[in-house]
Amino acid sequence: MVTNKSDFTRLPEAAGYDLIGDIHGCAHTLERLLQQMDYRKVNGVWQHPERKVIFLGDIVDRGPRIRESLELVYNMVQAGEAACIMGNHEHNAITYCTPAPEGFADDYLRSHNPRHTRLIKETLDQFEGAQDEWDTYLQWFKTLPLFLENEQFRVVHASWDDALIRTLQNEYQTDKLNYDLLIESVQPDSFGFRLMEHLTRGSHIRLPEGIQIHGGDGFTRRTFRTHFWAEKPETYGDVIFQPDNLPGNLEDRALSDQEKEALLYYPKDERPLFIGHYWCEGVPALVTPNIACLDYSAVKYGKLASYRFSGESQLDARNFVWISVDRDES
Ligand SMILES: [Mn+2]
Repeated sequence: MVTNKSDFTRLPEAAGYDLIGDIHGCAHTLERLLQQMDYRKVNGVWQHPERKVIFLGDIVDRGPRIRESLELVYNMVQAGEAACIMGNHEHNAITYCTPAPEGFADDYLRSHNPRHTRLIKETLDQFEGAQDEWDTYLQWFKTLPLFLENEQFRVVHASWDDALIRTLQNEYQTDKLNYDLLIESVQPDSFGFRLMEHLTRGSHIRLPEGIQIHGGDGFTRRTFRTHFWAEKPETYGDVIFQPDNLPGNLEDRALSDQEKEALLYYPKDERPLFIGHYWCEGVPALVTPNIACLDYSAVKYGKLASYRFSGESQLDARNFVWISVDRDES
């Protein structure tokens, strides 16, 4: 007998949701943002009489107060005052810290190469001597949903891939990474790998042979990040979505048929979608009338941004709230 045990996350009931983008260890700024939105700390848990928070992932890495950030978010989620989805940095943390099963080339699911190690360095440094606490968070990360939705809106860290999401729901009866999918997620060409790439990292286009971008964050890349809301994109410039420009005249370069086919598209008449991940800069603005990105580079002295959603079918830029992050994030 086949028993399909489904495992779906429930959104906490609320009059409205305040969606908060990538925190990356900026706990003081997060407290200021919550305060500005009339949340108060009661018995150690930030809460609002009518509203709940949805965190868009990437709580960890890079910033100065990763433990405090995790404690705040974790306590809110445990108390039913917030929900949180998985970002690529939480996925990196899980795979970096989980020993590989036998037959793997590396000791851990994600190899401890310099690039992966650098990504998680601040987190592991700040949890030094607090292994039990870190293990608690790692276990929790494994339970985070990869997306959330109700009749009014949707939430995902990087890009909404409807086909992959429906496969996960229908065939795996979950909205999370189970153990098999976790193993798959580090094996290119598998469903689990594509799922995590698209949902938490977005889609990329490979740069022409010999060309690379030296990013403002110190990493060198041979691909660039693309978005999923151009209706009929023709050139690289029509789909690029990242702070670093393409070198030379590459923005004018025509997309090949293959590249066009690999791009995702989120229709303009779909319910509102909230994403993080993309290092936006400047004053928070809508990317389309039904998509808002809430990553405004808090950890790079940008802004920690929220969108206060109350069920509207067309988003309104006046519902953005943000705190500018200063040097010591105080
Ligand atoms: Mn991210």
